[in-house]
Amino acid sequence: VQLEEELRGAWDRGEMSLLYQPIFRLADNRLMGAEALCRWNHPRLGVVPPSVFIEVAEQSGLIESLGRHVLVRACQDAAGWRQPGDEAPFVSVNISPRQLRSGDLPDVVASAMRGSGLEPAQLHLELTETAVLGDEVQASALLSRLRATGVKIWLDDFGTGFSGLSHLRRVPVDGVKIDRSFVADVLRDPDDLALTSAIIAMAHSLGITVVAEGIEAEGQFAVLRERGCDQGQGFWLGRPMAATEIGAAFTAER
Ligand code: G
Ligand code: G
Ligand code: MN
Ligand code: NA
Repeated sequence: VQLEEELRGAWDRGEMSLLYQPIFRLADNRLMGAEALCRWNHPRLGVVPPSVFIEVAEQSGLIESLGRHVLVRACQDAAGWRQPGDEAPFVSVNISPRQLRSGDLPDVVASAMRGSGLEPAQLHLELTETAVLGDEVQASALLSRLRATGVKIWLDDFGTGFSGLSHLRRVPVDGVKIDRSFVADVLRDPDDLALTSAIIAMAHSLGITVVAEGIEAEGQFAVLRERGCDQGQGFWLGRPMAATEIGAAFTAER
């Protein structure tokens, strides 16, 4: 309850910010987009980890207003990103299970888009596999509605839900992000490499893009690229950074 009280209004008091972690195409290292990650720097408590405050926000319902602020800010920031070449950069925003269930997500997304000038395809929504697969029928209808507006749907932490592969046929998504627990062991554990390869092959056969998260070493990057993984993200490739910094990184791309 204590932290909940502090969290209420934290965005309006300017205590919260977004960092952006770069996402690269593995084949040629092109910077493709970035994931928005919320940070909270409380004046007295200091930095509160997102693993803590997102949970509090989710339980208390504060995630609905926080999520709206995050979407609006992420769309505004990304609308300013300029990059030479074919595809415009994307911004990927985490959507919690409660936001997904709330029913007004399409309106919240449309409203954030409208104010920003961002193209719909430049916005990716990251939903956790478990949130989507919990209520497959209702989620599918909602995801279809969102996709019809042009935004892209990604399944986050993919592989941890276990049932994932077979559900991919029925749930309309544009991409999956292989959970970093698989990436962490991809060089050591033949089972994790086999599973990762299977996810990539299965996704590709369905026309779904694959991102690996948590790439922390060159060897992981190399084996994932060799297995045909499309994109990657992780501390070895790039840390989460401020909006101005990622903006400059897009401009510097050739
Ligand atoms: O940034 P970090 O890796 O510490 O994030 C920890 C967790 O918090 C991750 O699961 C991430 O998805 C989640 N998270 C970070 N920012 C947001 C956000 O803006 N909204 C939601 N729903 N989750 C977020
Ligand atoms: O659950 P989600 O994928 O949204 O989590 C994103 C979180 O993962 C962010 O908090 C980010 O800081 C963290 N992260 C990003 N890259 C790496 C990495 O290479 N290793 C680890 N351990 N965490 C990472
Ligand atoms: Mn994520
Ligand atoms: Na993830």
